[in-house]
Amino acid sequence: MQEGTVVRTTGNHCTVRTDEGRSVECCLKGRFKISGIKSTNPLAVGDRVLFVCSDPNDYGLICEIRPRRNYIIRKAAKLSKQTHIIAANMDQALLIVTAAMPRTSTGFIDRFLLTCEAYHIPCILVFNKIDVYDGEAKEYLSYMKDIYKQAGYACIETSALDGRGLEDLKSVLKDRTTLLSGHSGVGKSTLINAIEPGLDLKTSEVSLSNMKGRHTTTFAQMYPLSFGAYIIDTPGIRSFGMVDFKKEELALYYPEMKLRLSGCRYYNCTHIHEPQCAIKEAVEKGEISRERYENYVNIFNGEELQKDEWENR
Ligand SMILES: Nc1nc2c(ncn2[C@@H]2O[C@H](COP(=O)(O)OP(=O)(O)OP(=O)(O)O)[C@@H](O)[C@H]2O)c(=O)[nH]1
Ligand SMILES: [Mg+2]
Ligand SMILES: [Zn+2]
Repeated sequence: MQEGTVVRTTGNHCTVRTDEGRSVECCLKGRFKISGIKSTNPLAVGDRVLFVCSDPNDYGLICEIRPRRNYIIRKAAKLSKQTHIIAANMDQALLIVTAAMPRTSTGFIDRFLLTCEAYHIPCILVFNKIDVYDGEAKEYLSYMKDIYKQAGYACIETSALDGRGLEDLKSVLKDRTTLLSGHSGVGKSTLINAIEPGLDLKTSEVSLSNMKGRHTTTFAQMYPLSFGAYIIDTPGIRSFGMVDFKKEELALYYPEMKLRLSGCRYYNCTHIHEPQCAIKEAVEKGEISRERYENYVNIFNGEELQKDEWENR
């Protein structure tokens, strides 16, 4: 029996990297059911697995998935009961965001951040393509940065094209395993190429007709970086369908709300209609972003993202 990390998955087949650095193509033995998770993919990039492989040139057979330290999950499709595990056993996630070509909404960002908080995965926001922003996009960038810095998130600005911010990016990646996520076309693969040119990952231009990405990366894959790090490139996501949260827990996943909850008069305050609510007071004082709060109310009311955010992003 050998042990290794899943670095790429396509259906029931995957590539496992052993701890000695050897790559072995593997498939799953029989059908795996992971208790409590209705997932379209039983195995995710980052999973630690035990496998048997009789001949070094042969396929490995995965017999066991080690318990996951963490994972991040979303709905496989709109209204679907099935879920998709984006990756497992990571140290942090970077959400790549752009103010233009394509434009990322705060509704999308908040759903992603909330899921990271719920699954205990630290998340950093990376604002990419700063070289192309015109006046309006620059304004939107600084608006978003103010919101997320105030909420307590680290924000990095990058340009994969002119190299700005890449040293900052490398320093947060060093010695860690990091998931990269975001809409298609925000430059996830291009950023990886910029910090590790030998990889030569496939990228493609954003469509000029609708300013959306072309879903170039089609499966998640983990790459070792030469300065000592692992990075997981993933396919762009149209919309972040959150997996059922208990409404009363939602505010716990907003760091800026969590630290004020004890100030609400009612212990079961929903922060929507109650008097003497510390959250609403903080919104009024400008200490909590109104937009983050409005997204909270939408999520609380079970609203999915707007149609165009599902269909076009
Ligand atoms: N001007 C500019 N263009 C960028 C930057 N980063 C990426 N791009 C361009 O954006 C387009 C999309 O980049 P990709 O790296 O394919 O995007 P992705 O996020 O990997 O997209 P998917 O694989 O479809 O999810 C390419 O044409 C890149 O050259 C940047 O910082 N500045
Ligand atoms: Mg890509
Ligand atoms: Zn309250």
